[in-house]
Amino acid sequence: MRFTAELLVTLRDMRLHRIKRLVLLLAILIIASICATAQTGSPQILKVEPPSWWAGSSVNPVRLLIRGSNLKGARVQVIGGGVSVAGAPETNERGTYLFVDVVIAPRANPGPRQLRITTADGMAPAAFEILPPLRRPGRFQGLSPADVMYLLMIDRFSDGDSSNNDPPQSRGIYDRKNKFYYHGGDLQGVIDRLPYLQELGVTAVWLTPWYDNYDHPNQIELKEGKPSTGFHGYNPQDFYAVEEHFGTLAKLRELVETAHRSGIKIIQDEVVNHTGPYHPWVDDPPTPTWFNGTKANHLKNVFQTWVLHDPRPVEKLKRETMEGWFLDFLPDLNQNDPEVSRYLIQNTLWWIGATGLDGIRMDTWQYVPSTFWRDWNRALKKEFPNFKVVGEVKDGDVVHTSFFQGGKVRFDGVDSGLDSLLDFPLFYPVRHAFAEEHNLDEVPKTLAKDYLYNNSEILVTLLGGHDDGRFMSEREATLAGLKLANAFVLTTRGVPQLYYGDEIAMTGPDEPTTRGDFPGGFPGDKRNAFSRAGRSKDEEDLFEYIRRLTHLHTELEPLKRGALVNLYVSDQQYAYVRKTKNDVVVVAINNDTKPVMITFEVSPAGLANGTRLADRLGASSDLQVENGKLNVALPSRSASIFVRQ
Ligand SMILES: [Ca+2]
Ligand SMILES: [Ca+2]
Ligand SMILES: [Ca+2]
Repeated sequence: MRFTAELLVTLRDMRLHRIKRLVLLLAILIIASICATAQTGSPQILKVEPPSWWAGSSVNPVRLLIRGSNLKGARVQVIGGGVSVAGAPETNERGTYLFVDVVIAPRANPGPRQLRITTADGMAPAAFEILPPLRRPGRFQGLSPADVMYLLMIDRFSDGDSSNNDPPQSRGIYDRKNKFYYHGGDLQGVIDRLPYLQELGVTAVWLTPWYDNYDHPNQIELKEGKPSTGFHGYNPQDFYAVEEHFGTLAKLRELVETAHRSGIKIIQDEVVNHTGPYHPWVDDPPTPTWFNGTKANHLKNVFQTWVLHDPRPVEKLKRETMEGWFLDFLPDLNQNDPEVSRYLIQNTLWWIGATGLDGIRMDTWQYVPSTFWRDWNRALKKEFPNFKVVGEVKDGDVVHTSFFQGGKVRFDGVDSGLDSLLDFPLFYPVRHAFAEEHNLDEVPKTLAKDYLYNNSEILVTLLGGHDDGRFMSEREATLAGLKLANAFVLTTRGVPQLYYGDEIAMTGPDEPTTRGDFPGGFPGDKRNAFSRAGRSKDEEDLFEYIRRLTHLHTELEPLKRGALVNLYVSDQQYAYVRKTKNDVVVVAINNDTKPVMITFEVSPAGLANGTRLADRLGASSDLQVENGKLNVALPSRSASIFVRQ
């Protein structure tokens, strides 16, 4: 309309004959009215979610969310066999979304289908695809304490394809000198480094989110006063697309396939609590209750997380914590809206089914209603029984974190179904003891609270992650301390998780310096720390130490599945046994800066007198059980892993 008005003004200013002016005016008005009819009349399609599904799924019908315009009163027809529409589609008030149930026949042939969306004013086609039936062997494997997981940030690990560094659709947010912009790392880079991860002894890779994030500088989230980007992946603008800086869905499938062939599982990082600030839903939600609040009028998350496990909470605080917008700008999805719940459940199943991945690390778990989690987990396990989910509940209190683990109905009457949690209550004492020279006994004192968990064996133990400063940037951190922390994490109960670059002692005191580029992963890097030749002597020494630990973890059954029993605890010494029916491993750690001799009874380990033990880490000499005891001489800041000789 503005264009037409401007044309009329131009016309008035032109020195034309009155009749000519009148004819021209008439022509412009006719064209404008045709354009207006086209704009308000025939249906237009922008997006179909999910874009594909597989036959034989436990979800059938699949509910499609179609975004576009002029969709009021639309009928939907599927061209091609094996797929039909069930019931009448529903539209939102503005006619910008269509909810359609499609039924997929059990033997529907894989391949493309066409959706025909028809109203009284016209027809628009849209693509949909039937995927091949799921191949299950070696896929959807889940996680277990037998794994060694490695967390990496896709953008900062390895750039395997420079052609996607500054893509046309999002030109100008790639800048390796700007710590808040994209640096070029991608899925091809991860594929290229699988041999490195294998060498390190990794069996599962957790990648930060690969959802498509905003294509331009983010003017809402300012960092150090300047626009930032979604290089970290946590601000999705599209839940069904791979970020173009990282690759494509085909590349993601290739990564999963190649990783599986290398004996490595793939763990997806998912977000369902919120969207990015630029998701198209924010200005035009599919239902009136799609979000908790609107851009103009919403609560702000006050992070009073303690009220979430309070049987008698202040309701206002609880609402602000559950429904408040994260950092005041991340739109909070309302999972109590059945359409939102269904969308998110299908989205999770789609990523797994469409790629073959093995597990999920779920972001911001505690800010989402447990009733939704119950339904989400049920749907997930129905389709993928071996699958495992790790929830992020960032809190140092076992009372708090354990409340969120599933397998047990809590006072709210709900079993969330959550398998595992990131073990932050153990992370902090591990850091304090090994990086800040606090007492080591803080570690077993925390493990003593394990009875509060429904299952502590599956918790994910860690000494670093992408939201915290790196271990080596703690004030008192040393390489010796970092080795001990790794020795502990890789021998205690749980699923050990490493953080990329910690194996070569990378530094970075805060977020985002903790998300630095892995040296050698990027074109023009001065050295390549992925190779032995590119590592300094200290780095190589640390890498080898961790490699030895991961391989012992894989080799020694007790370190994977053995019961954990404490044998000796003092301020700076800690010894424990990991015990299976047929085997034992005794671990002894001295966190003190001087050597020490410790003596402890080994009856809990079931070791008979005369049993000879050898230290697989080579720190201590061979031992023999005498009078039901072990006398262990531990060098300063050392760890020993004793096995039967
Ligand atoms: Ca790249
Ligand atoms: Ca993008
Ligand atoms: Ca929420």
